[in-house]
Amino acid sequence: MAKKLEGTERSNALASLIGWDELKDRNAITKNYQLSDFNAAFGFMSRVAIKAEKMDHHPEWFNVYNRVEVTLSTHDAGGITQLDIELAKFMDEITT
Ligand code: HBI
Repeated sequence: MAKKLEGTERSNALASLIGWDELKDRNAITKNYQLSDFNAAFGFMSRVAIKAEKMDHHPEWFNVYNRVEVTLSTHDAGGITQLDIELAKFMDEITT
């Protein structure tokens, strides 16, 4: 199982992400993506879904039209792990 990131390892990993915020009430990170329209948002979600299945690591998300609000956390580990960092970076790569 992926190891929960703590201390400097955790802060360094979070510092390597752009535009992601920590949630106040749980050990998780969040980012709001705004795509051009629903087609782009759904395309983004489809690509992430394929990656998530390959990783066996899945996002929590909420979509309205062109907006996708994403939360990442590793439930099995009870916090943020390298899997969340990897998935966050993948999402950023395919949107920039
Ligand atoms: N996705 N975000 C997230 N966190 C998990 O702990 C997780 C997951 N997807 C699948 C998964 N764990 C499996 O290991 C089992 O819990 C089914």
